[in-house]
Amino acid sequence: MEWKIGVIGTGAIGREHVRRLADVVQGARVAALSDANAEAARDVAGKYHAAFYRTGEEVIHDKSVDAVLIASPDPSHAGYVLECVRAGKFVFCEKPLATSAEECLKIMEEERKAGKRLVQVGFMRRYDRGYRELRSVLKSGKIGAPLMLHCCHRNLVPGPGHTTDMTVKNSGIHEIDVLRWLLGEEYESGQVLLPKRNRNASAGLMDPQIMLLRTKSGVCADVEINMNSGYGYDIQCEVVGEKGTARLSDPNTAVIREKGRCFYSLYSDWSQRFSEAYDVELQEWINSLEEKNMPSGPSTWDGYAACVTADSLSRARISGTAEKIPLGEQPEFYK
Ligand code: ISE
Repeated sequence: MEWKIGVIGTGAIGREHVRRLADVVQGARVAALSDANAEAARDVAGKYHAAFYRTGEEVIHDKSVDAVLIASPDPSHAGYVLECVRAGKFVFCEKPLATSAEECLKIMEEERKAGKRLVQVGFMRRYDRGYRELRSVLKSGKIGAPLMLHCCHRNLVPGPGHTTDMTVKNSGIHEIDVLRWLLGEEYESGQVLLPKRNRNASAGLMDPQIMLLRTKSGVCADVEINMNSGYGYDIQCEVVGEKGTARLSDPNTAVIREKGRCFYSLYSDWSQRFSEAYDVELQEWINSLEEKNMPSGPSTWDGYAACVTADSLSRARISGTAEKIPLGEQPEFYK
């Protein structure tokens, strides 16, 4: 069937997803959309022949909408997801699933009442070719058991309204998810270090930050989250194993030699760096709904695990010490 998708939020990522659903993804089309900026949403709706609504709730309850994609600001995610689950609709929610672990627990409760998995969380790195290769290398045992990871997440500039807490809860949350997915285990504790502040950061923003994570088996990851790199968007991940190392490669692009230099260009933002991953992510979401009548990607449990970790790291930033990451057992429903 052709899946009719309702999109809530047509800002930077929402607009990209609308284009993707319309032009790239097979088996789906955008049927309805809304945004707090009604004028912008009306333009996008006109361009893609979709119904325009003033509120997200109207998108969710439009009878022609089979599934919903949420790309509105982070604090609105949990409310819209709950509304979708209560309406029995499949929902793809951009990360983070919520701004606190408590909100995720409510979603889990409602989803269990619904009796089937309806929610997928937009952790798109799991669909990136480099991260997928890295995971197969780890699984193959070629480099032995992983011991340490050295990662960095550098943005050229922060997004609008970025706060100190969002460095972990909006940006670092990608690392939190992808590292537990790469290693296939949960975290034990986490800490946040605040290095010397970058004077180019906006007033009050503590930037950069370093997240230190320790898994239950003792693997340690250091992750630099830098919102004002000054030179480009740069994502790095190196795993050190007992017998070797594996790392993401630098951009897959041409290396240029000219005027006594040898160089390649870097990305300027995440929409370029992960463009292919987003395409694969949405296509696999639609395929899984079509073939299994269930999303196959990151679940509410994954969204919850990431939020529990992010909440602990927020506390750790304030306490200045390592904090326990109190994640319970994964419920059978999500296994
Ligand atoms: C942004 O919201 C994203 O999701 C990007 O992938 C991430 O790299 C960036 O740091 C976030 O602010």
